Amino acid sequence: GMDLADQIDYNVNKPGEYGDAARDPQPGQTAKPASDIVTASTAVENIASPKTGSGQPPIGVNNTNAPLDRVRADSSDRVMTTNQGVPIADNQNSLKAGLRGPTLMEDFILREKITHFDHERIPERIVHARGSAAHGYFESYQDLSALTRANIFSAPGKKTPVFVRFSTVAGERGSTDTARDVRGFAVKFYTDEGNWDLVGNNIPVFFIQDAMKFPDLVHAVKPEPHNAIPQAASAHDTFWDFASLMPESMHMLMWTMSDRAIPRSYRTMQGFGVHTFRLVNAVGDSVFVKFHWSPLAGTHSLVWDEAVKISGADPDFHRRDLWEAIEAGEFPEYELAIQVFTEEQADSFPFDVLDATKIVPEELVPLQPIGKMVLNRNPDNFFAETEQVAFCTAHIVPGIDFTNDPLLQGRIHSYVDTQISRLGGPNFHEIPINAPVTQVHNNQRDGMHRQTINRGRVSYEPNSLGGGCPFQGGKMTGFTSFPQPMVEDKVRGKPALFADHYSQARLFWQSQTPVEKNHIIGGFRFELTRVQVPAIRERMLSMLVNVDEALAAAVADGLGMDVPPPQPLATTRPLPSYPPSPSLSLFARPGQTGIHTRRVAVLVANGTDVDSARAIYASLLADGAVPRIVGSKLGKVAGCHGGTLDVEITLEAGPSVIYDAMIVPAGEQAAQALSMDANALEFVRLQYRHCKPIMVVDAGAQLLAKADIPANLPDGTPDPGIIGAEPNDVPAALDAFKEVLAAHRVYLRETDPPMV
Ligand code: HDD
Repeated sequence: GMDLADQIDYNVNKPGEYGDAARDPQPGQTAKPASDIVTASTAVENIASPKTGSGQPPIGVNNTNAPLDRVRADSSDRVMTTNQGVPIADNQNSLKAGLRGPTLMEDFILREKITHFDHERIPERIVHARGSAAHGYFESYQDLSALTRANIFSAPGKKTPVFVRFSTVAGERGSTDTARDVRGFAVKFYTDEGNWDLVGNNIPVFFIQDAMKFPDLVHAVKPEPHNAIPQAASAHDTFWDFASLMPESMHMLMWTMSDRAIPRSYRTMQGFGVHTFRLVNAVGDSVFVKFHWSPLAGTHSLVWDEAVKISGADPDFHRRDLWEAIEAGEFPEYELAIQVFTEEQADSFPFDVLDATKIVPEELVPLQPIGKMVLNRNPDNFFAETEQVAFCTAHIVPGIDFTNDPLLQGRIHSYVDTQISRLGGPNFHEIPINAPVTQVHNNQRDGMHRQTINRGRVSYEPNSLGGGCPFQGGKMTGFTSFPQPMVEDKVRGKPALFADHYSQARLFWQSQTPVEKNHIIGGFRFELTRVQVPAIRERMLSMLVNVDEALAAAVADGLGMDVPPPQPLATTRPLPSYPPSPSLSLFARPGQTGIHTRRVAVLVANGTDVDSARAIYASLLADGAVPRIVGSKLGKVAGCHGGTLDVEITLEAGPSVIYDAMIVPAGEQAAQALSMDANALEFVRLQYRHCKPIMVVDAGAQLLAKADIPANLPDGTPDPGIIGAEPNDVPAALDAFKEVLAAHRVYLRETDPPMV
């Protein structure tokens, strides 16, 4: 057995999953000997076969899940077998009647292999089909028991294992990572009292207010049904047709047209629970709560032209980024904060807290940090874990409860329901990645692919034959719904405050910096340009007028249209006006990780000063950045003072958009060669256009001149991101370069249209 005491950093119920043991699959065995399985009452059993076990069920732990070594397989040094464990002699040839004869029906090995293959795809998720995930843990900062009995928040330092899946919404499973889209941010907490899934997004509001509209929204944004165009994009008629007829979408559209919808990385975006939830403490007192995740690396986004080009250069950009960061030990961290408010406070807000198109501004209710999440392990197997993980908003634990948000209410049904067809039946909770760490006891039985071997003849309650077990926990042990009083008519409709569709869209707009405002205008211009029906463009403009006239005018100008009259409002009440909320700007969270994981291209050619290049490379590495030697082809380049450098990737295979910055080391001849290479010139121009820091040593300046890179910003002041260095001045120049790189981009360089 395993010593639980050694595992206290992790959840004791999941010993093999989060400890070092997780890295040591059992060579060649798919089943851990039952004698190794940790049980609450481990006794040395005399067993004949690890397959049939001791005959005694382990008490207190969930063997479907603990440890996952039970289902890990490693084929090193092992003979190939069929699914029945029969050794296979020949995996190249089917069984035939003679070398040139027909294949025989009897070839069970061929048939088993092909049959499994024929069924190896499962339906993709209806939405959020494209995603990437990681394991990690959540660590509570404090004892929150005054607010909630949720036991993950019961003590400072308490760690709970998590599995987190990030996703885009509209695209299919193989679609590009950098589409303009909302990102899913779904966290499964394997708590001591069962699984809690916080199924959020990277945007704190939603397009619609009622689950009734979700299928319409999704049908509108997905590829159009007649020709299945476009993939992973909202920039088409049906989406904007729907959106412009649903003014409640206006607030969320402001976010999706902003750079929030094109994050630089899953590691640099926030996450939100979106809905108002409840916290309930042990004596049944309840408060409202909103959940916020904020990345330690800060919030950073791509620029749109870059996002489009990354789709070609590396459609797995975000998946690769997450994977590589974790492999490199640069574990993504997010702080969890809550906004807590009472029902009475909520009644005084100028919006309805049950309306998922509204935020609770931080100025109204400040954020209170309560813990952090660290993602420290990549999945072993994409399908088994990332694809089969099933998040459900219905998965909550004692201490957390729903509210009557009508969007949330519909979600509580949808997620469990969709897993039944996606994962093939009602036993999806037994798939190892979905199984809670706590043991499952109830009288549910059977169904497709049932794994649990329930003992005894009792599968009902009340019973006397099973001694009344499993027994109900009662209020103190079991989940108890918050007893919210309800005395109203059964109706279809919305509360009055839901009809304010614009105040918070305006709040968002007014809280953005000028750069962000320009990007939002650009987002609308791009999407509505792709829209083919002029009436849809016009209707959308008529909504924008209600947000801000300057915004509407700028978008209309980009479309060559006049600003139409405002769309009539859905309410005659006076709309609230909010003071700007600076925390809604992406620049409000610069991050605390400096230049860690930033990708820097070091452009070389024959004649590069090898010592200069090596020193630059080493200095970047030392500060946690990821430098790459980029040349026109693979192989060695010869240094101007001798020595050689190995090119790691080419300008063709690793184009500009996949780097955060570039440097040209010293070397006259190399600078000339690069200046003659259109790939290098394009590389520099795109680095410039995408506002990335560019450092050139000595003759490298030639490349900038040839590429028409201005040294000054449009306002005439020197561009802090264009850094020229004398050969003897490289360390100081590198410091300046790193400072700009840590600040991510020189957005002030931007012009519309681009100058370079
Ligand atoms: Fe949803 C998946 C987030 C509204 C129905 N949703 C899904 C995922 C995320 C969200 C992150 C992917 C989970 C994963 O990685 O597997 N969804 C949201 C948020 C919403 C929202 C933040 C609004 C606040 N969703 C929403 C509504 C409905 C659904 C109103 C239906 C009434 N969502 C689904 C679904 C999916 C899903 C069809 C598809 C795959 C899945 O559930 O497991 O049931």
